[in-house]
Amino acid sequence: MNMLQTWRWYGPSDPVSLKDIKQAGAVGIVNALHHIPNGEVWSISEIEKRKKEIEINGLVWSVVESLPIHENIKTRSGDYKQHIENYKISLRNLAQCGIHVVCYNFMPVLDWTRTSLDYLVNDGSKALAFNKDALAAFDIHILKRPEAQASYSKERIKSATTYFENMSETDIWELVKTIIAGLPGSSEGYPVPEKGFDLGKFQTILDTYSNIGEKEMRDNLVYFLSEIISTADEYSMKMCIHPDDPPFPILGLPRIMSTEDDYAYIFEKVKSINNGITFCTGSLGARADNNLPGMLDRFADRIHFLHLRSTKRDNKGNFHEANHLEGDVDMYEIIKRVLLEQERRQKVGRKDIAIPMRPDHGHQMLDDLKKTTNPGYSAIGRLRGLAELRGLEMGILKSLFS
Ligand code: DNO
Repeated sequence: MNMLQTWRWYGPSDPVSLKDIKQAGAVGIVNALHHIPNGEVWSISEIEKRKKEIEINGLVWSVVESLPIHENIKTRSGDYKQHIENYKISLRNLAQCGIHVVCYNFMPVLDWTRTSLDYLVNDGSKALAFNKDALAAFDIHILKRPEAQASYSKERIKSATTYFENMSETDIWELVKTIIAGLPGSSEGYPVPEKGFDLGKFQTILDTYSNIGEKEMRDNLVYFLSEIISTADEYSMKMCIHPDDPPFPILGLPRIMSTEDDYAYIFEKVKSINNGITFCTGSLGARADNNLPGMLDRFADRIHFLHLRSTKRDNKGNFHEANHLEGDVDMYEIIKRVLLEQERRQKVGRKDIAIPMRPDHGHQMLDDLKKTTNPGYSAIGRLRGLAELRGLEMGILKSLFS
């Protein structure tokens, strides 16, 4: 059986329309109600409205990405209890509308983070990239975070300083926007003022984590999960936590969903199978010490959603997003294992056999190079990704099961 092929759509303002998506060959839509402020309840009427819009285009709303977690839940402060109650109501409402897979993340302050949105690939297309010197240059020399120096090795401080000294005003401006203004889908997104950088405000937000280390952050996640999991169980909601992207701490913030041990910890603490994973090969694959096929095997029954993409790392800790079948991720091994897991699910009589997958990100290429697109979410790069992934899947399916 095929994986359930889906495509992320950012809603009515997405330059890639539902009609385009239909032509790309996806059958499911990954969507969120981005217009509802983080923390407020998603009402049945709003969910139904969006669902209908998707369905009249011959598609199905298969996955929510993301039902965002309010910062007060992550820091367990202020009105976090109310936010958890609201979260449960949104889960129940989604289930009542027939949507049963919910992707979320527990990254503090920033969601996914890159330092460049236009890394030039040797074929002329553009990719998203993460450069450790750029991030450290931002942290030490632009944001001037008080503890920044202590977060890096002497070598890194030196190379980041050289990096900073070679930056123009425009480069600095671009870097600030790229890091703090929020990439598409981020639930927070700090508006960068036209003139001058409002980094004081950004630092104030970082400061809300000054007393929260990894242990506290883990406790807060486990607390949140134990609060919502009975609702998830009651309504058959598959919760799937996305890994940190990139999968290591940045800006002194605790990041706790980066490795196999991180996942094993929360699965041990909250055992329900509905406490699951968004297996994002691009995010997890940015760490050389993550054994992706091994993680897939060990967490197979909790994988409720797949983000398929690859990254190419260099020996300095930097990476850029590679074409879907290239880079450091062994996509053949990944898809083979997913298909074997689906086969296993079928044998044991599980209902959720076809795991939703989406081609994650894609290069900006061909005609899209002339357009304003959501970084990582232009049409043609993802179309290439989906086409390649489907071809690989068909080949593996035929060789395994016919
Ligand atoms: C980026 C995305 C993430 C993801 C969230 C899930 O492309 O994979 O923004 O949607 O982290 O909550």
